[in-house]
Amino acid sequence: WGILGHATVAQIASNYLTAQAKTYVAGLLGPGVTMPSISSYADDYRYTTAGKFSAPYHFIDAEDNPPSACSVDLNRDCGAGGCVVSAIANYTQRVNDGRRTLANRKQALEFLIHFIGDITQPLHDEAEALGGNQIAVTWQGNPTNLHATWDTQMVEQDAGGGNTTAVLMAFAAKLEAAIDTGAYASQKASWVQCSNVATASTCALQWAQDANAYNCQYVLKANETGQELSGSYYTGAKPIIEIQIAKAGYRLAAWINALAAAA
Ligand code: DCM
Ligand code: DCM
Ligand code: DCM
Ligand code: ZN
Ligand code: ZN
Repeated sequence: WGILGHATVAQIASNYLTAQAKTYVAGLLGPGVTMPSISSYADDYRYTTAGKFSAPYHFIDAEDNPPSACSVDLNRDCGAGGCVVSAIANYTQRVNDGRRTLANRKQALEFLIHFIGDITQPLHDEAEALGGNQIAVTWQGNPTNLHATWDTQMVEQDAGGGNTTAVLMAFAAKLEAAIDTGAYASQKASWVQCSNVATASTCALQWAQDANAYNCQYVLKANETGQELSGSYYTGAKPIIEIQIAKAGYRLAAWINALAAAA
């Protein structure tokens, strides 16, 4: 996801934290640092020399065969340099490792806040055309690629245009209402069924498989190359974007609640 997507995930999560988890987050991030404000640090960091190692942690290149067959296999798809599944497992362990420095544990929490967002973006769980980066499309007449429309353009369009704080707060509030009493109320429990921080790799793999399935159902179903996506493609994508961002936020809260309880 882009900046707005990650900030929305973090904002939703911050509203489902236990009191214990709020204290835990404040203790690691530092006073006055909100989860949305640091939710995209990992994207800046991966382009730095020091942070280059973390570039593969944002995705898993599932070598499946969409749209006819979708699957994620950890042995097949998580490269030697790591992937989003192994990164979530690694930083889940590190964030509560008392032998590490506070700065190191803080970075682990920042990474989790970001990667538990990225793993719900279907194209972050897909190798095809570099996760859709090599599929040239247009958005409102402007050349872009399929991956970027899922990360950014369609999210901003859905939220109401742009990525201001007001847009972010309204988008998060709308998805929270759906979680609390709306379309997601009856299924949200299934989103957090895997919430044992001691089995992080198993849970993260399930999350990757859940998102990857959308590539066969919708994301890569037609040949999108050269298509204008702001019309009917966007209409079909919108409910997927909304459920995946809501899911990430709700899951992130459950994960941090569990981490705080285990710390
Ligand atoms: N760090 C990061 N991104 C940055 C700067 C630092 O991920 N832009 C990481 C590297 C360190 C940790 O944060 O592990 C703590 O950084 P600091 O020493 O600046 O508190
Ligand atoms: N930081 C981090 N991980 C990142 C980015 C930054 O741990 N991905 C840390 C480094 C500093 C603090 O956050 O300790 C503030 O960073 P900045 O001043 O770059 O916002
Ligand atoms: N990305 C991905 N899968 C890949 C390569 C990249 O999901 N195999 C993601 C990471 C960024 C976006 O695509 O969200 C653009 O990546 P980059 O800036 O590395 O081109
Ligand atoms: Zn992306
Ligand atoms: Zn990312």
